[in-house]
Amino acid sequence: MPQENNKPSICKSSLEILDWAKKNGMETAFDRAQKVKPCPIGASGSCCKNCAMGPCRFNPKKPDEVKGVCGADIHTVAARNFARMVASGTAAHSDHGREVAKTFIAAARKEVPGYEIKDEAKLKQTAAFYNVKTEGRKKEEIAEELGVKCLAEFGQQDGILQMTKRAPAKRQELWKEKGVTPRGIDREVVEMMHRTHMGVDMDYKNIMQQATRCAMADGWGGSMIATELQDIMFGTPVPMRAKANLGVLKADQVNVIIHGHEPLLAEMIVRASKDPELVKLAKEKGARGINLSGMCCTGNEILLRHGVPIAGNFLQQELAILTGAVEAMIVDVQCVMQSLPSLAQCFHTKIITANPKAKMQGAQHIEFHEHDAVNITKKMLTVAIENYPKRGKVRIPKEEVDMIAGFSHESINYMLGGSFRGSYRPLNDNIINGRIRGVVGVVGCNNPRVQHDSGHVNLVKELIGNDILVVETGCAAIACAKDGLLIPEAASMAGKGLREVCETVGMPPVLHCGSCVDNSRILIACSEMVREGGLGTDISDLPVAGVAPEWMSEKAISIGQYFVASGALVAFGVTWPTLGSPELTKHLFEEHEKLYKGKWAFEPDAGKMAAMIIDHINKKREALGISKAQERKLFDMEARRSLEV
Ligand code: BF8
Repeated sequence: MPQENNKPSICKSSLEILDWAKKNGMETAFDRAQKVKPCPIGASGSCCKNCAMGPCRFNPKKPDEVKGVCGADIHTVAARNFARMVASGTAAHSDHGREVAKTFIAAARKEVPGYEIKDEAKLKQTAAFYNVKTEGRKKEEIAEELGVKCLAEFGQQDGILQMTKRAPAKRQELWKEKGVTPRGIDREVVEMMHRTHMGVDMDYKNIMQQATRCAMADGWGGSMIATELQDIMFGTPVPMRAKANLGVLKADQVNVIIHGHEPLLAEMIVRASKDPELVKLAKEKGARGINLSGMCCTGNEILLRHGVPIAGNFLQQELAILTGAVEAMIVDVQCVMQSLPSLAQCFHTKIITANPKAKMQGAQHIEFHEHDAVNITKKMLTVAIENYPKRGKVRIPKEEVDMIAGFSHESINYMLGGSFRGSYRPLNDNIINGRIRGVVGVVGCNNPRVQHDSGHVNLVKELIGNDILVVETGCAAIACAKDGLLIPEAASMAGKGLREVCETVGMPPVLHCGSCVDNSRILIACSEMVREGGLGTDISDLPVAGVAPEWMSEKAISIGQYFVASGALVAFGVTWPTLGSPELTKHLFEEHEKLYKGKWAFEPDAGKMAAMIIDHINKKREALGISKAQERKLFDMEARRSLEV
């Protein structure tokens, strides 16, 4: 699909700030992406630096021409590189899950003031998966036992992760047969690192089997534990109105942005921002109040649970600072750019690091501990408030777009089924009767190698135009929110069938399900659709797919691998990290289908990607015997413009 223009972004407020940055000699990731060209050898997975005999470089155009010093071929090397991306992604999500589990136990023991066990219904449901008795017990007792059992799964050596039992029976059988049911979360990551060490696992298919088991420990393990325990502690999201884009920053208030991933800190910042003493202090400093907003996935977490506005996605973190209006950006872990402190030096903005695992030179470190969360978050906000009088000229773009977020799998259930018969039946029925052609998860990052936000927005418009319900997480959801796709009125851009469903229920055609660990909600939603009946007996029978059109993070690779292993087609844009090895690529793109009934695909063009997805969904419908003559509607620029809300 041709890009609408040669601009680096389709987001107006981002372009406005980038234009100012250019005129004022400020550098951002958009500039660095031009200066630093991607290495073609590394990009195709053709470089091995796992020992000091190398690094050994292969020629991606002539893959079998050379061997590494140890004799390793390109296929082994590419598989090791890919597998290490999976291990890193799994580690990131799971370390997040571990911290949540630890705080959850402490909350149950009442050792961490400010944290509590909020959602009792979800506590009981989740407890059942871990065989924790609930009858006649206090919520704190149940929570403590559940938390201890979840935490034990990180160090577990044998057995299986309990959450895998939420998948359809057929899927669980297949995992068992293929030997990819995860045993313990840390164990799978450690074994992956061991097997990709020099001179250990050399069979690329065997390496990929462990990479699959490792990714499974993310999706059905660490990520799922994070999501479920967060919901119990902070509340399960329900749909609520909020705002997105840089326009959420306020010229007359103390602007604090919370950026990163773990809501343990963000939740407490939300509380502290309402503290009357701090609000009073902000007023004494001449501000109208404290304006909290989020960025990236920690932003998604507090957006979903509190309606806190989201200032932007991954590629807007530097742009927020360039507005000159941010008193403090508080960061924890993941997806934080190292350029922030030096950029902030050009303004009055304070960059505050909070996590002992993630420090940055040039930032102020105020270490966060759950046991003293209330005082520490107040201290962080005081730094921001004291900084307000130092603010210079500001340039806040006006875009502040309405959105609805908060579609947990429970709220999708409730919304479609109603309060008296909350179920996936209406969704399944609408898929069977053809009003909804299928469901696609559009997830993942931004990447300055491609036009910011356009991959997400163009693809999603084409999907909903073809009656495909879109569920989103991560920076993809923020991109579409900014484009006005997350409001019920966006149903006017949907095909006739999907529009009818959206208008009846009053929901948007694109549902924001949360942060990247919340992709586990999509796994559960798919499992529930199978359980509801009428759409086959396994996730692989469903007319569904997953897409990450602008991915950049290793976490995205792990997410993709667990969705493939769960039976889905997963398509990535931008670049594909195994192209140096035709054999490994064939294994992932074709042979995985025989193994897991799911497979990878790579397509950088949003239009072609949409066509591939629609074709896949049509085939699934045909196999289910529910296909109707639904031709793909092609959207040229004119058609798309006529759909603008
Ligand atoms: O964890 S989508 S850029 S913020 S990695 Fe990072 Fe990618 Fe955004 Fe969410 Ni997920």
